[in-house]
Amino acid sequence: MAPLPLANIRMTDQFWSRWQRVLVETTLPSQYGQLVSTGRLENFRRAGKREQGGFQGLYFNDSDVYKYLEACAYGLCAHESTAVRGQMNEVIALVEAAQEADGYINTFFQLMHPDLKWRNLNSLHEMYCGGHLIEAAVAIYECLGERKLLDVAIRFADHVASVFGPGKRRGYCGHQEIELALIRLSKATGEKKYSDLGSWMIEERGNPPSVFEAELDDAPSLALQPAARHMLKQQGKYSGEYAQDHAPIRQHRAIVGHAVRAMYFYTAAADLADSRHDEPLGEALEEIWNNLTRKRMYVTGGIGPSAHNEGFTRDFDLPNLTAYAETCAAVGLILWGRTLLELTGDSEYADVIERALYNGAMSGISLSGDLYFYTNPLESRGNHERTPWFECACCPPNIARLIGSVGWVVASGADDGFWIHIPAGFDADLQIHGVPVKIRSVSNYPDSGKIEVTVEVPTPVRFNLRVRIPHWADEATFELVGDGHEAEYEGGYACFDLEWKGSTTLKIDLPMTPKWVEADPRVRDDLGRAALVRGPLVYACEEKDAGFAPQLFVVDTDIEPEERQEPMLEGVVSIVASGVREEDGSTGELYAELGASRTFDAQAEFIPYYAWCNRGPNNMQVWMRHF
Ligand code: FUB
Ligand code: ZN
Repeated sequence: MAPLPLANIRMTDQFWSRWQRVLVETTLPSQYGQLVSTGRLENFRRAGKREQGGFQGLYFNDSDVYKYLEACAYGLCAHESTAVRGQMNEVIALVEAAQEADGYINTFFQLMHPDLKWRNLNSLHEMYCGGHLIEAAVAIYECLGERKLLDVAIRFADHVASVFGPGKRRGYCGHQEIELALIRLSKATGEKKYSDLGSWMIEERGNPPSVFEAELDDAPSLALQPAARHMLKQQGKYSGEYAQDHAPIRQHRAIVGHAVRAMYFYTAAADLADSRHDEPLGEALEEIWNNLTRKRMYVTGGIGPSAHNEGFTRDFDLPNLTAYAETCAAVGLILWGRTLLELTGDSEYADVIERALYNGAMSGISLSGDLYFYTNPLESRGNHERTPWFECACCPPNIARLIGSVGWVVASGADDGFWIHIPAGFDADLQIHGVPVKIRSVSNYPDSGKIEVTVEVPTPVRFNLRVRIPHWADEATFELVGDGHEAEYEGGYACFDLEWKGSTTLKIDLPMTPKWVEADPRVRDDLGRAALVRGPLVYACEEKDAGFAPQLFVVDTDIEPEERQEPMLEGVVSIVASGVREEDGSTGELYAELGASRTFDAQAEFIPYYAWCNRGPNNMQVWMRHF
């Protein structure tokens, strides 16, 4: 199974076509504006002129520029825009000019500390930034056919390979990213040496002596990011957990450390396991994945509960109010899930991808497309707000690149057919056994579970069309119109392995009724609480809709929630639940005898979690008290 080129899968449903239009019309132009006003582009301009000093912002700000470029490639693939293309080309020219003759590029070091290059791999992100450069370059080359940035990326990768690798210096980045990028570069160029270098970095990590531990004695480079010492040492001793450097990857079992680093690392490793048919590595990854998704993931697909390490803590520790659940981590989970899905063909991975995509990742961007969440808590007391940018702005361009490339998680091509992982609306073109095949999915997902998939072929061709049965769809039905062919079921997919002729339509019905779900009791923060879900969407209750703080509401789960047919907030389906609400201050005392406070029968309206906080900050809750 492999992703289709994005030009061959165009999103057509209301949800994603709107988001991709917003991406090109609003998100990318406003991000470009932020790159200008925060000095990120000025850093490149100055480095290109071989100036010294005056770097603006955080030391890894180059990475935001690269992720923006990557998102431009995907956005332009969906919708041409001369404005976005012009800005993208201007930025590419700045990057190209900033690169040094030997291939090195990192404007922080070039402007401020040319003598400290490659000396603090654990926290100064040179390879992380370079990895994002490579990803942007590959995206632009593959989506738009332009190779200027690819040449920059190749020179950079060759430079890295001249310094690090077997028989050279041992080293890898504190923030993983370059590994998956090198593997992507290999696929784009056909040059195995890049994936070999990425694989070597993956396998070297965690083997003693740690590269990072030795760096803790390099005072001049450590002085640039002194906080690193605290993250890398526990009780005075080096601990690699923060950067997944605690043990060689094949010995990893539980998910630990910084969430985004972990996601990018395991994404690369899964790709490696796939391309090398490396079963032991695949099994280790499956175990880590299971620990993450069965014990350490929010119902929204958000991951990494702790602000302290921007990452993981312990099993079932999933606080709602203080959830960190960084937008980038949810994006990373989707990336890792996709590689494992491609490796195994098991729908469980797509279930998680879908959960993170429609909830914990898309909550990271406002419906207007120009305001963001960095953290995605499942409860708010009215102090959580969307903002246009951040000093550490990793999340905005990350969600932008996800929106542009969503076709990659919706469906995949394969030698023997076509996979639909998420029944969104799309038009896809591909060749199967040399025959041009058109697959059109007409869908209003995630609002509706009624989907029609039409397959058109000019000449009869046999192949397997596989459609995932979502974990939440108890009564899914599939009907090939005018044909008695029954589906076979494999790995959580309904499979139609037949000779396709002319035009054939498959009708899919995934009934979406609102349901209450409960968490494992070991998630202490959710005890006695229920969350409302409908299809792939998790719902949230905001004070804006309820008219009172949702923390006051106690849901009566015996009364069926009602869907509101009148769409609001860009067409979301809302749901009204019944219960009782308590009245603030009704006893007149801070503490009164139990039962003294007044309650009323009440109803509260819920909206999809991803859409919360689009009308200003206010009280919000996902996990509701219930009786
Ligand atoms: O360090 C680069 C990025 O900034 C990380 O991925 C995020 O967690 C944030 O710390
Ligand atoms: Zn982020």
